[in-house]
Amino acid sequence: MKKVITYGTFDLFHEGHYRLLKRAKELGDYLIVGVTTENYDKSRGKLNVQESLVQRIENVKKSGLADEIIIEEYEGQKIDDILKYNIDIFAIGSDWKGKFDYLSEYCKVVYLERTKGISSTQLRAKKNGIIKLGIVGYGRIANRFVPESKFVSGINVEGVFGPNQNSLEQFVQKHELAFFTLNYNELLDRVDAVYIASPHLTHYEYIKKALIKGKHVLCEKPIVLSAKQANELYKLAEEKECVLLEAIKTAYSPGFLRLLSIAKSGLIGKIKNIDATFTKLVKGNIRELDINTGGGSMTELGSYPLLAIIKLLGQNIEEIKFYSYYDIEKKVDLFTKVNLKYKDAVATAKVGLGVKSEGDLIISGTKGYIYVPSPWWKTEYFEVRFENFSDNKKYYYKFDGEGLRYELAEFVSMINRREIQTYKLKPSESITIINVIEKFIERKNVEKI
Ligand code: C2G
Repeated sequence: MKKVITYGTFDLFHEGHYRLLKRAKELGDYLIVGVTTENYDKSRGKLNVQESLVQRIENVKKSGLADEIIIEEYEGQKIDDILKYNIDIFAIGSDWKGKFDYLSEYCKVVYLERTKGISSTQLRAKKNGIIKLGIVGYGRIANRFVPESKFVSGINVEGVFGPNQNSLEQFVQKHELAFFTLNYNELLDRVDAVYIASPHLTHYEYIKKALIKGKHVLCEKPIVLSAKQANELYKLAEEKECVLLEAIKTAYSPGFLRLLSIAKSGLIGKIKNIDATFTKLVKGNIRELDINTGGGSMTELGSYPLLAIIKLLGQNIEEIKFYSYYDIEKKVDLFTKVNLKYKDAVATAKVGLGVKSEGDLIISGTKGYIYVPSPWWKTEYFEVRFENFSDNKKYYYKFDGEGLRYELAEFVSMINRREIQTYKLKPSESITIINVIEKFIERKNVEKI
């Protein structure tokens, strides 16, 4: 008897799951299905699982394809199961290609083609069906986004839109998507929501068109480069009862959220100063260094340090002063230092595409300070430090993968909760960040160094 085993979360059981189980079963005579526990999903960084373990087991049972169902609770269990149950074939979807090759020491490993696109007919009837997502753009960030989306339950990336057919074809093939299109309206008609990862200056039109059609929007930062446009778009989102969320990943990550709570809890006293730095050296003829596509250190990187400052000190900035080192030919800032003055505190944000510095975050208070080492924007670890260092405390939180899963998980849960705003990044906070960036673009209070 040929025994086959496969594993999965099987949340919101859909056609993709069914087809996977069917083909796995056809590989042998007896199919064992491992269903992940909540804890195991948590430890492997899977977010937003909506159904309980009992319900998910029930989903698999109802398919009528499993001869036996087991639960998967720990890393490394697959090896134990294969040995324990005398397994001949381990089968899993092709989105895991290569990841389970290590099991070939114990049995045959088969990657079955993932089902592209999710037919929604039977899913729509459920309370929270799978949200169909379309991607705008096929650059580096879009390429990182698709694998991250597999760690968020309840959403499926269906297709991609962009201006270049070759790039679209490659993207669809690489990420096993259902379709690509050169027509934005077609993308919008085929999905419930979009993730916009195209160059900055194209965001406004794409967001507006999507919202007008009643589609939810997750848009890369900076969402737009003008506070007026941002205002208009957030208002439109409200009118259309759609989510419009700016994808500043840090804002949604568990470590950063905890950092904010601790900083504001009074543990370090009153916050008087913040220093936040983010530099990333880049070279060549790339978008980041092209003024015509909205490039430069402030537009590319400013959102991160400004997020930390605005979250901690608020939106009532009294004075702003920029110091910038420019590439004379390209006219972009290779480094900018921003001094922000509040009524009773000050802050500095430093960003650089052509100057390197330590990417840390320091929050100084009247009783102590918080030190977040680089890369603080992927907040995993920080220390609360005092004069008497025996009082110091260290905090550690997991930051999984590229961290894009956190913004996506928030986006999905907002859509499902039917709430168009989140405290993690309010529209007014997003607008305040853009306001600062816009002042820089307009060269208000900018001194060259
Ligand atoms: N699947 C598929 N087509 C889809 C969606 C999922 O073929 N459109 C497959 C997956 O590749 C996987 C199975 O269905 O083989 C279950 O998917 P999930 O419930 O998303 O579970 P997953 O996170 O892939 O768990 O130990 C757990 C396993 O490593 C995989």
